[in-house]
Amino acid sequence: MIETVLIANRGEIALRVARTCRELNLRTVAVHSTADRDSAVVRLADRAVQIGPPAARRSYLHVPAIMEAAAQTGADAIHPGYGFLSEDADFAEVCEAHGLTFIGPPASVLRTLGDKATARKLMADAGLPLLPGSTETLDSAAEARALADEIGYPVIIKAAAGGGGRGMAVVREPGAFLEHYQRTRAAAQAVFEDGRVYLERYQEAARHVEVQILCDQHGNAIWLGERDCSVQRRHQKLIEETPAPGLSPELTARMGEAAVRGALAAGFVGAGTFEFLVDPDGQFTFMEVNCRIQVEHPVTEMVTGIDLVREQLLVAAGRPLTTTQERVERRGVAIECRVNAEDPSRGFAPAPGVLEEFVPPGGPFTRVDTHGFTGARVTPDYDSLLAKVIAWAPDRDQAVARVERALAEFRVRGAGVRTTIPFLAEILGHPLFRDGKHTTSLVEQVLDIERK
Ligand code: MV4
Repeated sequence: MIETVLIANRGEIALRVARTCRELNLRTVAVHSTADRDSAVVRLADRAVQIGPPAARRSYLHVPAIMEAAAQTGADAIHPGYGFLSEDADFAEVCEAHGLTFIGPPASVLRTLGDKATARKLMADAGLPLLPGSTETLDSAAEARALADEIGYPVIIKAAAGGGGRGMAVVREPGAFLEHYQRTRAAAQAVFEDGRVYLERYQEAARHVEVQILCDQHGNAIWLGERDCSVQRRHQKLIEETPAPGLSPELTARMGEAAVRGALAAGFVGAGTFEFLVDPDGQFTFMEVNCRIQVEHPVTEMVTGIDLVREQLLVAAGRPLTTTQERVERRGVAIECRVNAEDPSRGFAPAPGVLEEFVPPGGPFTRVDTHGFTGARVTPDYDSLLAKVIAWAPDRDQAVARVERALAEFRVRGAGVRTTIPFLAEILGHPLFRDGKHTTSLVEQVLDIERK
């Protein structure tokens, strides 16, 4: 069994991981930058090691410093959280080479699924439904253009090394194809040092629905329900919920079974997410796999009663899954709102500062995952997620009312500090959201009306 877990992350997820480690009687090591020296996880963990200056590439992304901290503290496993090194195949390989258990899929799986074109091909071969598109990357402009004409417009050009909305371009007419193709390739080459791209038909007015999976090292794979993450702005999710409103249990069961089939085909181990688009007719198509614990994992925990981080730790230690597909039960509805230290009236610009007052909500069936506390400094060095407010209720109307109530209780104040709380309240009150009929365009629709 694992004894000491080094948490290679910060913020609310570092705290989230540390808490489950404590429940499992595992020792914890928090690594942190100088900017985070007074953070909540540094206080909570058994040991804390400073690994570098605020800039992430010199601390949370700096592999030698993290390995050094692991050696110093006798850690035998590393939990990477989300973001930073969580899906980095090279990092997982370095962990393996140092005899450290990487809490996530094997490096080879991270490499295969991290290449979104390879993942697409693998899932097509496993029988998952896909939008029309290329089965390989397209290395000649002429070949790409010919395929786009065949698929029909609009098409979307995606970087193989991208994902999560990075390195994509929608092309609405043949005349604009070449320019977008070249621009996307150049951008992908510059950002990812990998200019390979692939093509798909662009699906308008879609819902973003993802399936949580868990796999152990013994060939067991299960799915734990879906999450609707359609409320997003510039590929940052703002609100997530489960179950996905308006989707039949038959449809989501087919998505779940497809995800399990895909996970087994990939040799997946650990916690992961299969991302799908669902079109207005209820057809679903595979988009990509996320090989990490996700920000929005709590909504799945709230309806299943399963601690996903606990499963990650046990599976990494070689234990079988603690449950089976037949025993997974989902009850009620859970909604998560992400509270960011951003100013919606200034284009969601980061609005950091010292939290002079910080009183998170409480009450029935209300969970708040946060690293905030009165006196904490929110630094501009990292993403601006301050808290996740999650509410559970027996049905969706009650869950919406409950999360609205919780957000209204939240007191956050500090010089320069702004939060997305008022904006979240506005979205929760929108008729399309209320009816569960919204698509990924909802946030832009709301912002467009405000601009007029
Ligand atoms: C798409 C798409 C429509 N058609 N692909 C965005 C994140 C990445 N995982 C995949 N994404 C999308 N891929 C095809 N073929 C729509 C999205 C998408 C999206 C696009 C524009 C604005 C917001 C979006 C939110 C979720 C998904």
